Amino acid sequence: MTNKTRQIGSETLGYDPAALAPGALHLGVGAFHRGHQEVYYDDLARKGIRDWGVTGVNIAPPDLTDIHARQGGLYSVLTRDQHGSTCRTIGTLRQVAVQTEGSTLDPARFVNARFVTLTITEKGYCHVSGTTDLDPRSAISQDLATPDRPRTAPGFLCRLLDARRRTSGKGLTIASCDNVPANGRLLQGVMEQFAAEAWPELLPWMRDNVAFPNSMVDRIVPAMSDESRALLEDALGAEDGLGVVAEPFRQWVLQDSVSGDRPPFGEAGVQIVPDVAPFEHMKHRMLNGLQSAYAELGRLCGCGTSFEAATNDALVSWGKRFLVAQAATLRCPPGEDLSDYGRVTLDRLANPTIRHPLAQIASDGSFKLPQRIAAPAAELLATGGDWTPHAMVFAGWMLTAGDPAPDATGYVPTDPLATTLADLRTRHAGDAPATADAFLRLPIFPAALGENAAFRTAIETWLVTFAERRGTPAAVQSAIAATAREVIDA
Ligand code: CS2
Repeated sequence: MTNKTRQIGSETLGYDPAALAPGALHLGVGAFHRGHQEVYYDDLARKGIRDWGVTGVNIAPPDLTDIHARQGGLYSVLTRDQHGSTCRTIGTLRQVAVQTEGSTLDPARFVNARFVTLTITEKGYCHVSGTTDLDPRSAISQDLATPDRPRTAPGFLCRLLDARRRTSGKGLTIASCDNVPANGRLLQGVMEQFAAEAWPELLPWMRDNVAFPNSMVDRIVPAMSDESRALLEDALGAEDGLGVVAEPFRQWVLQDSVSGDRPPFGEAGVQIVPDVAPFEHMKHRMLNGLQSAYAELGRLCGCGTSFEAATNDALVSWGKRFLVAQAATLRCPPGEDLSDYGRVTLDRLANPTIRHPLAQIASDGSFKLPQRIAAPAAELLATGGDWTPHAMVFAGWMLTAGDPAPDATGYVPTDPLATTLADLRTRHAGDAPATADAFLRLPIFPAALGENAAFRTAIETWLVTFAERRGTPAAVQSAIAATAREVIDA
């Protein structure tokens, strides 16, 4: 242990956390929230804007209440990369409330929230991937039966809104901060369907009084591991059970759609824009696309983390080709430069502090690949662009998706479609054309992919190549290196 000089809260906040008004509500107080939105709220408080203390709610474990109380509501965010490191204290997470297996949290308790955000992961929307339809196989069915005792986020928010409708009746903005396409529209879609069935009187009020802006949020904040906990403790000289380790980069682009109050986020560097879509596509296809590509191909190359993949010569050269192909599908967002964005992406993933496990990124692939790989692939097929890298990622994914056996790091990636994927792989084992065909025809992917013979054939070829070389990382790397072209100047 070195540098035992700091304590949580030893860095001057410049404001009294206890004096913050509890204006904001957040659902899903995971590492990402603590390392991203909370930092923006903390920036506001440091600028003297004291109206936006945050109440954090977890409608399912983990229960952070004890640790939050023990640390006086303070925690640290350590950011580190090749160029330096900072450790700051966050004082804005004023309260946490948790619903455990045996307890129920009444959403009406939070009826006076003035702005709401949520990070509940893709699965939290209880929707059928690729649509805004509620999935009857998800936990939403239980909430539809007992809407007074919600266990899901849409159920919880509808109950809260119905209490608001019957009390102050004030408008509210609820901003999804999950990494899903058109996240605000998705949230609105599932909320409206839930309300229509469970709270019919709420629906018209919600349509008139609630805004669901889309947003794009970005910062790599892997789940805390023993290694990152040790790093944080070393920097701090104390244990911090709420602290997180993140990369320095952060971005938040929020659609300018509001009902009632909104924190003055512009003062904290949030980009408030009329249309989030170009920013979202850039992030999903370039940064997230490369992360997923590294997750699928990197694991075959013997890499366990994004850092290992992003510093592997074959994968980096391949990644440059992939990024150029992805950029060709994008409308450049105002104020951005896609070549710079590509360079920064490569640099971010090569951050030696952020050893993001590839198996973690590979998890929930059926919710991630559609926007990261499949949609741009379909556009490249339509325009005659460079879709070979996409076929390779698909082949890598098909080789392992739904496989219940642990990967080389001992981890089994999870997926909401795991049963379907496992069934497909068993049914078509050893038959590359049938495997490619069956996986591509999953309704989560654009039909154009499965209908394109050249694309299917490329996947079949790569499936065979990867299957033959699986277990011999050097052989997989040389196959990948052969396809790579240096197209971005490093
Ligand atoms: C990652 C994201 O696990 C994953 O799917 O691709 O969590 C990624 O790190 C974030 O979107 C970065 O903002």
